[in-house]
Amino acid sequence: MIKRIGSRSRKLLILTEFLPTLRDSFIARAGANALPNLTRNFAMAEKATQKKHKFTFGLWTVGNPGRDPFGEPTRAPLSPPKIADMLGDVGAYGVNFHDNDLIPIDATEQQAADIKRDFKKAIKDNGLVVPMATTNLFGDPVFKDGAFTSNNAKVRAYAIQKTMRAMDLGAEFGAKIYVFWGGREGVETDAAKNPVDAIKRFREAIDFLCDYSIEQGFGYKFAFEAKPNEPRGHIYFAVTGSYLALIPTLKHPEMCGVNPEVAHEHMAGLNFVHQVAAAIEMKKLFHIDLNDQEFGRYDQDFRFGSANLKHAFFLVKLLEDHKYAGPLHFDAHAYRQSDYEDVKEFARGSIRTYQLLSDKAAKWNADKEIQALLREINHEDNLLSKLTKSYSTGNAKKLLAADLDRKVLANYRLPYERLDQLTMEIIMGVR
Ligand code: GLT
Ligand code: MN
Ligand code: MN
Repeated sequence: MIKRIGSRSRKLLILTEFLPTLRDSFIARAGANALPNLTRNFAMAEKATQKKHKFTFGLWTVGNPGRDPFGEPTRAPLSPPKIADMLGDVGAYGVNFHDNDLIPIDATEQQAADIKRDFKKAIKDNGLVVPMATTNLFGDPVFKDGAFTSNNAKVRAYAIQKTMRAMDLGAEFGAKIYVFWGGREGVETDAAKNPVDAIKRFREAIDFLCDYSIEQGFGYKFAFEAKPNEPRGHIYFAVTGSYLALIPTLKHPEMCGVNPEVAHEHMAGLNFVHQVAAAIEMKKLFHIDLNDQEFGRYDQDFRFGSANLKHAFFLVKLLEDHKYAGPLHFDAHAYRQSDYEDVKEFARGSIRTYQLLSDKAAKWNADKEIQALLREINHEDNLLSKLTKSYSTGNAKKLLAADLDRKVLANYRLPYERLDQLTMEIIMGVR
């Protein structure tokens, strides 16, 4: 897509730092007629500056019409091609979908073919890719008691069949990551279902679908997304760690990982950064859903960084420090009050907040005082580390004989207040 940018835009690439301001002043000076082209050119230039990060959105995110459990939609629905146009304008890298975000559940074959044709054109025109696909296993009443874990064998079979078809669809668009979010896999009362059976049923479905993907040559990696509650009272596999524990028990653990979401762990009052760190350490971070959420509230899906900036900073720092190179998916939606233009601001804001935090993470790493503090708080001892690295009878003996004075050890200085204040000053932009 970059190849198609006009020469004026190419010059603008040099001015990456000033793009947002430049865009606004250009648009303010240009006549109304020039606006769509200018916006598109700037978006392409913006995108070129972002190639380091794969920023993606789901059709269901910017396409969210503002419905909530108590209120009707506040925005007009957007067709998939219109969503692709918006994502092209904001310079996104890709767009993800559930089967029924793209193709309504009751569409005829002809309707499905038309929709796919139009969407393919729209993503091509906007230079977008489809890195991830998933199945809607929660919206239709058939899934009122779960999909893979339903008490009805026919519903379980239908859920697997629907996922196979949705995998075909995702593969047709080039998706390589397949997300599983078990929105309806849970209970309101444990009288309804044996939770041990539920785990077995879930595993069976995943093992079946792994083999389907392998046989079809799709090359999918499966990414499991945990959530503790909403829409079910209690959802199975409530936190990312639950899936990290399940994966080694699957038939194809090598093709399975996780898709943690900020809001989902925050709903449970957990430290999201630690969940992601566990996934990174176990080489299981296949995808990530970025958004924000006040602790302890309903599922808010706020714009990334808009509620807990400090957590967002440490998350971005973690991802950057460990060179996470997968999609950065903004699984969020604009406030219910927002109109079309403001939804665009929501999308731009999501990307910009990530980029700003990524700059701040680099600042943190380059800060001399912070680095000196890190040296001060980390005490290495090669001899002892060698002893504790792996067990042997000899090492155990030496360790038992080692002179480790707990009173001396308790006196090590840990100036964490200073370290945290410096971190906050970087986040607040005064350092
Ligand atoms: C739904 C859910 C998200 C999941 C999506 C994938 S659907 O919006 O709340 O967190 O990632 O199925
Ligand atoms: Mn999500
Ligand atoms: Mn969510």
